[in-house]
Amino acid sequence: MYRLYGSPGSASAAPHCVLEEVGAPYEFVAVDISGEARDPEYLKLNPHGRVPTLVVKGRPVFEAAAICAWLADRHPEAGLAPANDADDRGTYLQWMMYLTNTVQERMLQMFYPDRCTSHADEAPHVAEKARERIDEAFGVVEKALKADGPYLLGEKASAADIYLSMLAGWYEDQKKLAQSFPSIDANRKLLAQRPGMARGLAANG
Ligand SMILES: N[C@@H](CCC(=O)N[C@@H](CS)C(=O)NCC(=O)O)C(=O)O
Repeated sequence: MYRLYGSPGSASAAPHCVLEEVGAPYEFVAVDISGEARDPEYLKLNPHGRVPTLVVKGRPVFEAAAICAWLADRHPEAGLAPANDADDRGTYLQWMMYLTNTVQERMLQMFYPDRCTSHADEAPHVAEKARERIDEAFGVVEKALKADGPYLLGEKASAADIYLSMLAGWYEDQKKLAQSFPSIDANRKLLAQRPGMARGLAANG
């Protein structure tokens, strides 16, 4: 039995959708991330007090992309990750890493700009720059999907698309997303037709 600690609509959304897709039994534990205070018990699982954390047989794993990739590997029958020796495994890992360490990181800078500067008055500028850099990164994904989509691995949906769907959902101006990044929008709409994704998305609002 998996236990996922998260908050609806946050970075726990992608692991949540992956859990629904693989169909494994799990329990969702809501963590209040609205303020800075955290339950000391939760800090033992996740040292930054962020979400998500997945606990399996008492062992916590944090970082959303690691959780998604691990779950996809543990449930190969769900077909959400190429096998270790498959030719497209490198491309899959490339997108998982790019989405978490470039796209998501820029989005977090936009959501939490005060954490990226020691001068409070600079925070709006940090957020503004982050928006530009988010568009630049989404542009890279858009170009790849347009050339080789509809999924990041061509005809095959993977955990990387689920991750992208979560990040697309965080984009501030959804109308602009559909106009400027139509292949990302189409990718997300295709994925949402899958029953597991639909359940995961519904649970995350
Ligand atoms: N790189 C981390 C980022 C996690 C993260 O920043 N989660 C946000 C929600 S989207 C959070 O917990 N925010 C509360 C906080 O940072 O205080 C991951 O992917 O797990």
